[in-house]
Amino acid sequence: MNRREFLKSIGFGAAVLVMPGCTSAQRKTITTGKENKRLNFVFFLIDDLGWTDVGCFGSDFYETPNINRLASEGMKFTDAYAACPVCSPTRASILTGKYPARLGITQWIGGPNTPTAYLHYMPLEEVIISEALKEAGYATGFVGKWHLGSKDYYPEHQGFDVNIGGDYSGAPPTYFYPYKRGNRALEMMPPGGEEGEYLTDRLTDESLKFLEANKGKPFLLYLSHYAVHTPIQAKEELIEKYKAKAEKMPGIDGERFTKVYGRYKTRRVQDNPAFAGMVHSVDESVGRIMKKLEDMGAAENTVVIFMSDNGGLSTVAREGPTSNLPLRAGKGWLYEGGIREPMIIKWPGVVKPGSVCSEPVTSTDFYPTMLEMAGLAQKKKQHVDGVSLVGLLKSTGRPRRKAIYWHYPHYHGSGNRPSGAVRAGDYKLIEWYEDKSIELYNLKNDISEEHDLAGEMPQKAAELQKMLHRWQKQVKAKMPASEPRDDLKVFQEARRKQKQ
Ligand SMILES: [Ca+2]
Repeated sequence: MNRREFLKSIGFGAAVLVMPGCTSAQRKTITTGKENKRLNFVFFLIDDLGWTDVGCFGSDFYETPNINRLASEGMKFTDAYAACPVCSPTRASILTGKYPARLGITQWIGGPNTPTAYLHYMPLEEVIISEALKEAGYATGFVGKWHLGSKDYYPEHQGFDVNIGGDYSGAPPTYFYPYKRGNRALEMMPPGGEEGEYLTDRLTDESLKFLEANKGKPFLLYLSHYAVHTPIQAKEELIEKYKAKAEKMPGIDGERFTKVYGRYKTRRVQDNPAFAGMVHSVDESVGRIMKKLEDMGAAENTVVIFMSDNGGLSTVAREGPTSNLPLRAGKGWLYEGGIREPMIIKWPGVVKPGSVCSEPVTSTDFYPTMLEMAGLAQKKKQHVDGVSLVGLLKSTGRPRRKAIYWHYPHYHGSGNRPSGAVRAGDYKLIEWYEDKSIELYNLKNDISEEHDLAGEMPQKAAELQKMLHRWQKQVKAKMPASEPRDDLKVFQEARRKQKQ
């Protein structure tokens, strides 16, 4: 597949580009209010799932029929972003409607506090989306990965009636029952389970129980899968299935990796059978939940959202499990591979099935969107960085926003250095904090960020850099301390030892 074919396959074709915003939607009235039928929400948050890690966003190796069906029943966002290229900050941005820089949660919690100190928990004072919905009478269920602070900050203290499996950690010790390794066990798992049980399946089982228990009530199910984060572990039969598929794939011409930065390389192909098995199990989870909604008679009254928290893990010193091509780099970077996500929203009766939206949107936007969908008052002092996407979903208007911003003042094991970025229209600027050097890209012509335009278009670059600096001041973004190199040295040292 060449790039044009690829872009076409993910809905980036000419028809979408000439039409700003989104393809038109049916304008039916939703059935709320009089019928006393409140809109339910199921929010699938997948961990480390890259932009091209599902079939409907371009993968021809991973099989995701259920996620593809969700896209065919809803709206696919081609330019949707995570607010950060690592876990915790994006998670906090979804729940609070605020940029990670404003919250001060700029790093994955547990990660190095240098060169920039960050907040290691999501404050209880934040009135998060679960609290807003609970206040409005919703049953609220949290299942899966939390990674937003220690015990006092767990989901049950943040407006969730139920917390299954959500603890301080960013990854399970293992994906297999009893989810223990050495001294470390996944907390908050209810009793039960058996040998061979797989975490993604178990979290789905628990979600089905939550849905069953809350039949007839308005509900929010926030199913935050640990998958497809490391450790890369899948069910044996799925590994075998994808091994056989990988063996039949045409040989890779040339290197398995493409160079990104010095010794950090990004994977060229998607061919890892265990990773494919993990994606497969996530897809089954989506299918089982959708079937349950249908069986309960709730499908027509339930909004289903599908999102990931950062780009696919691809750019690492050792071999990364996936490839984000044609996007540059992966998790940990502010290049598109680190932040662009396969986002889908199904809103029955409102969103035209199979529609595609190319408007840039970001993870702070879910909060005001969900409130507006539910017919609830906006909490303007809370979700200050989010804009409602309801106009896009109904094709009645585009959000009034000039730009989307990122702030990641940290080093990352993928090779990233402290940086910030802004996207305004088709242009994106990245600033490297160590030396204030910049790169400018036109994403419409150059989705792979291969042609730095900073030299050719100094005025555009200066304009975007000024916007970025103004925003940093506005949100009081913490910048790296003046001597920022310590943890990079530690990382490089560890790498050197690994090589020996
Ligand atoms: Ca993640």
